[in-house]
Amino acid sequence: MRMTFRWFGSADPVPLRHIRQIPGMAGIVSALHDLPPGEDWPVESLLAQRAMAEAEALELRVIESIPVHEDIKLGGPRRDERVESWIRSMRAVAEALGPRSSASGSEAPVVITYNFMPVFDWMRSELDRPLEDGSTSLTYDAEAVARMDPIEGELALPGWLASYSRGELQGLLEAYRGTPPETVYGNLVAFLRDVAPEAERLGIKLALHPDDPPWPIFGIPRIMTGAASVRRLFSDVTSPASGLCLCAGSFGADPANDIPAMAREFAGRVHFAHLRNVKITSPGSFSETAHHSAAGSLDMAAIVEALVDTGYEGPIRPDHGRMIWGESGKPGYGLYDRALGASYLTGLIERSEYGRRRANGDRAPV
Ligand code: DNO
Repeated sequence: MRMTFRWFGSADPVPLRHIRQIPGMAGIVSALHDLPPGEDWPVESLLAQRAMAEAEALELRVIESIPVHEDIKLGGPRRDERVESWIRSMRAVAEALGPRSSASGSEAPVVITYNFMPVFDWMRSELDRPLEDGSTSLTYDAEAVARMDPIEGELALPGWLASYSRGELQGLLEAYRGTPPETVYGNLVAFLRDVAPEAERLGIKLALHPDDPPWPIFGIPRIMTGAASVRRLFSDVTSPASGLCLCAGSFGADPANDIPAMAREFAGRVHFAHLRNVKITSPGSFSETAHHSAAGSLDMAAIVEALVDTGYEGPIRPDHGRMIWGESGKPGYGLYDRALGASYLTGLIERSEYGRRRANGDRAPV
């Protein structure tokens, strides 16, 4: 597994040189955050980002995300040209981030994470809910969300790659409220059938991020919510290039989702893993917590062990962190708590790998 860290480009208050100092850190995960969905990604901008990362001895081989235009999710009239543009951006990613020469063909594959969540990406009701220890974290309170007005409210969370004007939002919400989830799912399958063959040809791994939270919000459909939806998608689109971003915190907000079991069942098609903990506070409500198992509802050791057991070698990253030690910055994306999360995960990986070696009869001196 390769430890990575999300970085929002030169506007990110967390400098690359600090990311580099996190023990075991191999690379960053980034995107061209200034471009709106539907715009072709220029190779030069990606090359510049790669150069910035490499100047700090960090690799850039994971993109999160090339946004999927709403026309594609809705199956709108301009759907085909939007898909073509997405494919052009994917080619630019392959050209800029792929191996520099055939001699370096052993480098890890380039991964592109994306999501198919209508209108809103991940959703929370509060960005700085104080926890008992004085830190603050992102929370989702079902009652607060039920009171929120997605049109009047100032909805734009850090990490969202698109936010819409009031008029656009109104139109999109109406369109999705009249679209059955099956249609959105069919549009996802059609999208993947168009892009996966080209991803395969380019050697790119696509990692679909689940819906966060994994249930419908504001009366609009959400379709990637648990093992059943992933299983169905993988049988409808069998290309090995089309895989999953196993986001523990997103799936984990629904206690019906057994994340270690999913890591085992979908082994080989997990192309990226976001590993964070979440504490379910009441049905349909949760708080993000520190990464370790005791802080939340997920068994992080079991999740990491499942990835190690199934031979997962792709990228992982700590996910949202709390704000601690007086840090301010992008909620969920400060340096300190994510760095603690990365170190904790590194420890879990080391322990699982050690356990496996022992189980395989490797009694070499330790
Ligand atoms: C939240 C992130 C998501 C993720 C996208 C992937 O912090 O996990 O915004 O990047 O859904 O497309």
